[in-house]
Amino acid sequence: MGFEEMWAALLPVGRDPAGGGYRRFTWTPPELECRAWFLDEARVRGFDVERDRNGNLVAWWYPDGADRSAEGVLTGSHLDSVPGGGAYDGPLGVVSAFAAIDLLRERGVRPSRPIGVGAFAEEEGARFGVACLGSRLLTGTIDPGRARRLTDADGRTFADVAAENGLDPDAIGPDEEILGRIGCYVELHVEQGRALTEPVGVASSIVPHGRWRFDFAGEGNHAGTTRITDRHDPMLPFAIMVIAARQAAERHGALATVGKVRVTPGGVNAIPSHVAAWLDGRGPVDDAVRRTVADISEDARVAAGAHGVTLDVAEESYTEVVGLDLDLRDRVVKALGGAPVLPTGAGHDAGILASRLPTAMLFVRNPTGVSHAPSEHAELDDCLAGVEALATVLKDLAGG
Ligand code: HGY
Ligand code: MN
Ligand code: MN
Repeated sequence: MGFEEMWAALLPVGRDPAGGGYRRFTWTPPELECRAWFLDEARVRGFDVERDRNGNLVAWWYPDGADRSAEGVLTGSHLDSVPGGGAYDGPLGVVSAFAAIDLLRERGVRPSRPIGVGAFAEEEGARFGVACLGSRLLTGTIDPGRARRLTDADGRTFADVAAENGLDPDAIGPDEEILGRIGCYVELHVEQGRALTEPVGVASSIVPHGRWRFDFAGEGNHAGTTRITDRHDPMLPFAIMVIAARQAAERHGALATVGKVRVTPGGVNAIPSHVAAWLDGRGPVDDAVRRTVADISEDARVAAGAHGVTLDVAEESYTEVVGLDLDLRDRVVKALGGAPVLPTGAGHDAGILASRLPTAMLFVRNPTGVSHAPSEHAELDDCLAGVEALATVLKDLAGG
C-alpha cells in the first residue's frame, strides 16, 4: 500500500462525524484500531514487530545483508490524538515512515543498518495527563510508579488500563535493550504553525514546555439559597487564574493556555465544591516559562484566599528546551541538499528520546498553520515530498 492508500485507511478512524476532529485516546477503540493498522502494515512488509513493556510499538526492517546487530535508524511518531485533534499530528509521521521504507525497497536500496518504524504511546497525554508518556517510560524520564498511578477522566489508572491491554504494569519503565538498538531517531511531523513556507523543513529545537494542575477547593452549596457573602466558590479564583495566565504570558513573552477544566459537581444550580484546571505553559527559554507560571500561581493563590478557597498547584510534566543533535541536524539538511531549519513550539517524542540518543525532526508544511484542531492540514503533494525527504534521510543514515 502506498502513502495515499495507507492514509485513506487511517483517515476515518476516530474522526467525529460532525466534523469535530479526532479522538484517539490511548487504548480506546479508535486508537486500538490504529494500532491494529500499524501491526498489519508492519506484518505485510515482513518487519519484526514488537510492543515494548510500555505499550510503544516498534517494527524493524532488516534489509538483506544488513548487520542485524548494528544500531538501527528509527523513524515514526505517534497514533494517539488530543480531543478534537487534527488528522496529521502523529499519524503523518507513521504513515510516511512506512511509505519512505517502501520507496527504498522499490528502488532496490539495501541499507546496511536496520530501519525501524515506531509508534509511541500516549504522546499527547490526552488520557493520562502526561505528554510523551510512552517515550518517557522507555527512556526512564518518568518514575514508573508515578506512571502506574496516573488516572484518566474515569479514574482508571494507567496500570489497570495497561494490564487490560496485555502489559505487566510492574514491568513498565526504561528499556536499555530497545534503546541500545536505536542509533538515532528521525521523526517526521506536520508543522504546527505557519513558519514553514516550503514543503519540508528540519527542526532545530523544541521550546521548553510543561503542564501544571491547579486544584481549587471551595464549598459546595445551593445556588439559590447561599448569600454572596457566605460563598466559597472555587470558580472565582479559577476565573482569575485564566485571566492571569494571559497577562503573565504577555508580560514574559511566553505562552499560557488553560484548555481543560473539571468542575465538581457540575450542576447548574450548585455552587461548585471543587475546580481542577490545567495550565499548559511554554516559552522561548525556561526562565520565561518559570516566571509566567510563578505569576499565575501567585495571582491564583491571592484570589483563592480572598474567597476562602484553598489552592494546590502541582507540576505534572516539564521538558526543558531541547536542542536537537546539531551533527544529525546538519547531516539531514545536507542529505536533503538544503532545507529550512526552524524551531517548534510543540513537544514531541523526539524531544524525549533526545535525552538518550541523537534525534532529528522533519516538518511538512501546514498551510492552515492550525494544529490540535480539525483544520490542521497538509497538502498531498507536500506529504509526498515529506515521504521522499524521509526516504532520502533514511538512506543516508542507514548506509543505503
Ligand atoms: O502538546 C504538544 O506540544 C504536542 O503536540 N504533544
Ligand atoms: Mn500534538
Ligand atoms: Mn505530535
